[in-house]
This record gives sequence, C-alpha cells and structure tokens, in this order.
Amino acid sequence: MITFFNALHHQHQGKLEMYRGQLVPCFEVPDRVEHVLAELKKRDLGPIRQPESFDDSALLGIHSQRYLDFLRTAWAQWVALDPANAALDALPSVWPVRTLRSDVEPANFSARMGLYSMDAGTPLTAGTWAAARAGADCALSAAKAVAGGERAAFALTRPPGHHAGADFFGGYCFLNNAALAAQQLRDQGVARVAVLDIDYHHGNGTQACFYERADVYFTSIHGDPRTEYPFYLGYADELGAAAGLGFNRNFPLPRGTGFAVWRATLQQALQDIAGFGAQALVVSLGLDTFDGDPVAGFHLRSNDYLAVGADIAAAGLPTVFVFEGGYAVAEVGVNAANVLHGFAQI
Ligand code: Q9C
Ligand code: ZN
Repeated sequence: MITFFNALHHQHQGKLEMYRGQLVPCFEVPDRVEHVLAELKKRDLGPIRQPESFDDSALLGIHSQRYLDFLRTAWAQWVALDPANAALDALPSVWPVRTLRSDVEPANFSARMGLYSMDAGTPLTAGTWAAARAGADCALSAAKAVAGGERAAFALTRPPGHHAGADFFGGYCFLNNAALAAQQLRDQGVARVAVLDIDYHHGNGTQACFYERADVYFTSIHGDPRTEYPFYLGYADELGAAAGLGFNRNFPLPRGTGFAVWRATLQQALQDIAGFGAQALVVSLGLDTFDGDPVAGFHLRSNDYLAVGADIAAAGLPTVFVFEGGYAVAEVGVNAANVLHGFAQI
C-alpha cells in the first residue's frame, strides 16, 4: 500500500471552534496525522510519498468554481478587513437559511463566509487553502495509483473532507477528498465506484455530491443524525434521487453502539457494495468510532480496527483509504494503522 502524505497539513491550524455558546480549542489538530505517520513508519505497510500536483480541473469535477475562488482568496479578504485579523481565525456567524437567497454572492466577507459554510465549528486560517489543496492532491494521487493497478493507497491528510459539499465547508472539512478520489477513479475509466464512509459522522458532503448519480454508490455507517452531527442529513430513508435512486444507503446507529452491531452493519454495507458491482472502493476512514473519542459516541476498541481492515479487504476491491475524523489524538495513529494493517494481511 502506498501512502500519500500531505506535508503541508500543519498549515491549517484552527485555534477555536464554537461549541455550546463558547469558543473552545479545536479538536481537529495537526498532531492527529503526525501520530498516524509515526505509527505507519513503525510498521511495514509500504512506501510513504509526496502527492503529484493536479490542476484545478480535477477539483471542478466535485466543487464549484465560485467556491474554489472564495476559499483561495478568503484569508486575504479577512486580513484586508483589519490587519489585526491576521492574529485571529475567521468563523462564520450568519447563514442563508430557508427563504434567504443563496444565488447571490454578497460583497460583505461575513456574508460570504456564511454562504459557503454550514457551521461555526470550522475556522478558516491563514494556511487553510494551502493545506486543503495539498490534501486534495493526496486523495487524487491515491486514486490515480489505484486506477493504475495498485491494490490500495492511503491519503494521509488533514483537514478532513467528507462534510464539505460542492460549495460549502463545515465539520472541519473544506475540500471533499473522498469525493475527489471517487471522481478521479471515474475519470481514469473505472465505471462503478463505491464510497464506504465509516467515520462516526455521516458524510453529508460526499452523499450530496453523488446523490443523483448511478455510477458512484455511497454508503455510510454513523451516529444517528437525530442526535449526532451533521443532524440534517444521514437518515435511513435517503436512497438517492433521479438516476441515483437506489445508489445511496445510510446506516444510522444509536450513540453507544459497540463493535458487534457495528461490524454486522459493515458486513451489510460491504454486501450492498458487492451487489452494486463496484470495481473500486473509496473508504472515508474516520477513527472517531473509537471508544475514547472526545466528540463521538461509539465504542470500538483499538484491536477491533484490525478486523475492520480485514473485512474491507475481503471485499476484494482496489481500495483508496482517505483519512477523515478521529480526535483521540494519542490513539488515532494505532487505530488508523490497525485498519491498514488488517487490510494488508488479507
Ligand atoms: N464539540 C469529522 O469528523 N461537532 N468532523 C463536534 C465537538 C462537529 C466532525 C462538536 C463534528 C465534526 C470529519
Ligand atoms: Zn467524524
């Protein structure tokens, strides 16, 4: 397995996120991928490389031009408002909800932040664009390697991606790395691609990208959105629409779910992926299903992740793993490496 590592990831370093009426320290920290990298180096899981640079056309298969233009220039606009802003992160505080217009792009910076976001928990920082852009290159490189005949590749990057939509950020995500990988596999000639999202949180962004498409199947196992972020998507009755009807399946599970039920659900999702006739698989690899995760509520243990990897390998598909959530920083390296190790042993 080849790992594509985002050496620029630390350029995205949020300070505070809004949570229950307070600004609290960000959970999505650079140390997360450093722990994964350190653990990969201890094991014999294959080479660790820098990604290839893709041009923006690879992003435009998933994201809108105006969103990319905003992300690329947002920090400069924020600092232009007041030079003192350079010491702060930018957070949105107003959104175009129902009855308000999202087709117009106001000149006001705060209004534009709200237009292109879904929550106030995702700070935009000086290096956000550089980090997210290089992370997308990791996901695209991993997909290209797998399309080219590698059995598996791992995009080791942050910020994560699966909450980001075609034209919005949120849930600590800016560019949807898993969606970009799936689209890249399609562009490289793979006819049927499945995305399996095993982050604790529903991959609303990825689902939305492919909701009306029959060529990319999306399935997700996650905390029930009635109580868990992202709240407004991820329910069992979301089956796809138009040409995509029947190509989307969600498995919301109650907060508190343990490995036995979670694993049986994984088996069902993998059976569905086989039934779809997938020729390649993208795994949104969140490790926030871990028992000790500070923002989530499932109870998987470190050893369980070996079995997760083995179960995914048993599907027998060329596989791109994309790093997503997982906020128990001291354990996230072992947990991620266990999935990849379990996969590689089959
Ligand atoms: N105080 C990913 O795992 N809300 N995103 C958490 C914590 C947002 C998680 C509240 C969770 C987003 C990629
Ligand atoms: Zn998550």
